Amino acid sequence: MEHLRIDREKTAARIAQDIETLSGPAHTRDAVAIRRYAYTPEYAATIAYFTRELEAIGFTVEQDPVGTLVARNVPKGAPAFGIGSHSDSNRNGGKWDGTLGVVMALEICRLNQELGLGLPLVLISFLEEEGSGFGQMLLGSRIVAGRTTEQAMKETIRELDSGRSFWETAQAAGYQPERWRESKEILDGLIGWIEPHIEQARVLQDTENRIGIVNAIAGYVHADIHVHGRDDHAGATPMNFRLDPTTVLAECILELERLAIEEGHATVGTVGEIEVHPSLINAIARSVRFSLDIRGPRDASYIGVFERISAFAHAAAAKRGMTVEVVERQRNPATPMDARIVAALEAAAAATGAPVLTMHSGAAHDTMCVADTVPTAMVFVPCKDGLSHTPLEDAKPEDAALSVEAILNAIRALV
Ligand code: HGY
Ligand code: MN
Ligand code: MN
Repeated sequence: MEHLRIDREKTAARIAQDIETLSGPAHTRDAVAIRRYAYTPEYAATIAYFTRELEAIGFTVEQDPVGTLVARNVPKGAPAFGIGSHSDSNRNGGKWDGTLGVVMALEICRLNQELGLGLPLVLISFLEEEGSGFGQMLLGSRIVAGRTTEQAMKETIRELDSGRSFWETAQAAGYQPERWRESKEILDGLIGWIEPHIEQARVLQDTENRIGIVNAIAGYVHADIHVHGRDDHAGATPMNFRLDPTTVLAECILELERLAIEEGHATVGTVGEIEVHPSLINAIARSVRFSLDIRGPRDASYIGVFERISAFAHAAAAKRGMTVEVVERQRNPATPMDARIVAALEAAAAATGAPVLTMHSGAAHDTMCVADTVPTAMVFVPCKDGLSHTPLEDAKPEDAALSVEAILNAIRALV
């Protein structure tokens, strides 16, 4: 099939315009970072923006029972190719993570109509990918894939700021979580799925490539470790009388680093959240809670590190007369992409004439959940200096336009 060259300048300009609009005050509750998460007015404004833009080009737009947006130019369940990402943000978000993928998918839908290509397309923007509202990453796509439970949505998955359950929060926002089992139907009829996304690392930049084709996504475990000590006076309590949980925290952070490096196989471990109670300069902590984010392309590796750091935490606490609880939040397995879609993307990307790299993703994506039932792949856009999950995050619309051209051509070859 002849490679179709698009007007890249025009597409880059529209992408830039969409991104600027979606980083404006109506779309974020913070003036510095993008802060936009499920069931907030800012998130609703963003969904409304995509709805208007898609309806203007003839798409039928609806939401699944909990708020994942799905737009079709074919009847529900008819054969079609899926494109999209997420438009919620990290709590310290940049304007490109997730949003760029939905904007690029919107641009593909626009070009399909303008160029009269007649491609059957379904655009999806998954709810709550970042976990910024409820502390649970990929929540919308896990609901679609049945990778969570009704009990969790009613009991353990709670809004970080209010403590209200996901179930009640969704209902209060006008959604119907009781119909969550219908969410999987948004994937009905999909013959393939491609998620465009910024790379969130600096491999493409440092290797001077402009398009990344993702052939695998790292798996991960998310958990919390609670250390129970005793809140004594910081000045009056002799050192050998203390039950200070921050000592266990300190040992665990360094041990996690050691275990991840020792394991290798691109295994990574991060303690990103630390809560100390009561957190007073003159009081020994009563308890500490810290998060574990352990990932890698090899399940046995990162799961092994999770098991070893959990055992270490128990032992480190016990030797000081304290106890710990390790509470797992979730895990998602490492996910290979579909070879046929990867090959179509590699061919289409090569035909753009731009330098292309096939690579794995260290970051998690909704595509991991879509992959259960639909052949999937991803396309990465270079990310300035690899900065992401920070307002410093940046990317180039002209790089995104190149990937739009590649994805459009790959879909033409696949449908
Ligand atoms: O953290 C992640 O992997 C994704 O960016 N939410
Ligand atoms: Mn993302
Ligand atoms: Mn993210």
